[in-house]
This record gives sequence, structure tokens and C-alpha cells, in this order.
Amino acid sequence: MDTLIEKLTYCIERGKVNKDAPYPPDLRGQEGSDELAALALENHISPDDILEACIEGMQRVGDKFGRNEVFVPELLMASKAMYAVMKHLKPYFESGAIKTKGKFIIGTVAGDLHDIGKNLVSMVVKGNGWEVIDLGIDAKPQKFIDAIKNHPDCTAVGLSALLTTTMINMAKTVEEIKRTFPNTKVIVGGAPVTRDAAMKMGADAYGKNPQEAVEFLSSIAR
Ligand code: B1M
Repeated sequence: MDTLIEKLTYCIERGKVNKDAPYPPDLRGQEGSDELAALALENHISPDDILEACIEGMQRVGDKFGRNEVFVPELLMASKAMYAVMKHLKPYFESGAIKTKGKFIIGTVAGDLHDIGKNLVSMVVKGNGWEVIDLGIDAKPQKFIDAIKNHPDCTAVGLSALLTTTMINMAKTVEEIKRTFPNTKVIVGGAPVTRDAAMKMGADAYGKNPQEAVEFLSSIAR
């Protein structure tokens, strides 16, 4: 089974989506992340292990990007391969929702277009029985304010950021939310964010992964 998981990680790293995909040329005709994710589930590999394998693939392509070995198109292909897997995992992560425990508003902050992590948090939170209001990517502070106005009963608001440069917008958004709605709880997360940075921004919590967002919501649920 290890080889199946390794192949999946490699397909994410290389941006190989499915058998018919012509990209990358050296993997033409081979199975991609789409088929391998389906096969892994059929072989009772847990959705968590599949996800971990994909995150490892994203990490590898990200590291290559950091070393100027690949460029934005390769990151986009890796994202496509990751989304092909998430389509298979979605029902598993979302299956817990029957009667909702409350509302959670989430978005990727202004200037930031990364949405894979935010969408994973959204799926896992939904799967744990919460209604999720997803504001998408590049969400300006006003978009969060309007969403809280429209959903005054929300339990918390979550912000995601993947760029060190957009962490400034994250801090501004937390500040704006706390100024307008001092009682609204805010959790922040994303690769460059740390617990220390979260506290300095004035957020109520930091989530390293989707599970920590769920734990925070449970801890403050009325
Ligand atoms: Co970009 N990118 N990217 N990128 N990209 C990074 C983030 C980078 C680290 C790559 C690198 O240099 N090694 C780097 C940022 C450097 C920095 O600021 N420190 C970078 C850069 C520089 C850029 C551009 C500027 C490149 C350019 O144009 N020159 C550009 C910026 C665009 C913009 O946003 N304005 C850019 C563009 C892109 C693509 C569009 C091509 C694509 C995103 C596609 C998409 O999201 N639909 C992309 C990708 C794919 C990446 C990497 C490779 C992968 C990101 C990812 O999806 N990870 C990334 C390198 C890396 O991460 N190693 C990189 C997997 C995902 C599951 O993890 O999002 O961290 P993550 O989410 C985790 C946790 O952080 C947590 O839970 C998730 C699951 O565990 N979490 C939360 C996230 N949000 C949370 C919220 C919570 C709680 C937990 O509570 C609310």
C-alpha cells in the first residue's frame, strides 16, 4: 500500500491529474491523482492518510518553487491534482453534518488567492456538524463585516492566509472585526501564521490544522 500512497504524493508533486491528462509529458498514459485516490479509498486507506500524502506532495512542489526549480504553472497543476483528490475526500469529511451545531464564517484574506487549506478547513468543520459560510478568496475586511451582519448568530469567524505579505491584511481584518463586533470570536490559520502572530493580531485562537479549528468551535459553542 505504501507504493500507492507514494505514487499519489508524486502525482500531486508533478501535477498529474488523471490518465488522460497530457501533462506532465513524461507521465503520459499513467494513472493520476484522481484514479489513485479512488483506488486508495477502495483499498481502505483512510481519508486522513490520503490527505497527508497530498499535503506532502504540495510541500515538495512548494519547496521546489522556493528553490526556483519550478514556477507558477507547476503550482497550478499541483493544485489541480490536489482538487481531483479532494473531490473524492469531500463526502468523507462532510458526512458528519446532519443537525448543525452553529455557523462558522470562513475566508482567505484580501490579496491572497490560496484556497486549498481554507477549503479543507471548511470541509472538516462541516463534517463535524457546523454550517459553513464560505467567503472565498481575496476577501476584503468589509466582506467579513457584511457576513457577520448577515449572520449575527455565527459562533466564530475564521481567516486563512498563505503569504507572509497577506498576514498584514489578516491583522487588519481581525482589527476591523474586533472594532465593529467586539464579541465575535476569531480564529486564524495558514502556513505562515503562528500562535504568537495570531495573539499579536488580537485573534482569539490559532489553528494549525482543520482539527484545531473544530476544537476551538467546540470549546466556545453555546
Ligand atoms: Co503559492 N506560495 N503563490 N500558489 N503556493 C506558497 C504559499 C509559497 C510558500 C511557495 C514557496 O515559495 N515555497 C509562497 C509563499 C511565500 C511566503 O509568503 N512565505 C507562495 C508564493 C510566493 C506565491 C505567489 C506570490 C507566486 C507568484 O505569483 N510569484 C502567488 C501569490 C498569489 C496570491 O495569492 N496573490 C502564488 C500562487 C499560487 C497558486 C495560485 C499557483 C497556487 C494556489 C492554488 C490554490 O490555492 N487554489 C499556489 C500553491 C499551490 C502554493 C503551495 C505550493 C501549496 C499551498 C497549499 O495548497 N498547501 C505553497 C507552498 C507550500 O505550502 N509548501 C505556496 C496545502 C494546504 C493543505 O496547506 O494551505 O497551509 P495550507 O493549509 C493547511 C494549514 O495551514 C491549515 O489547514 C490546512 C490543512 O492542514 N490552515 C488553517 C489553513 N488555513 C487555516 C485556517 C484555520 C485553521 C487552519 O482557521 C481559520
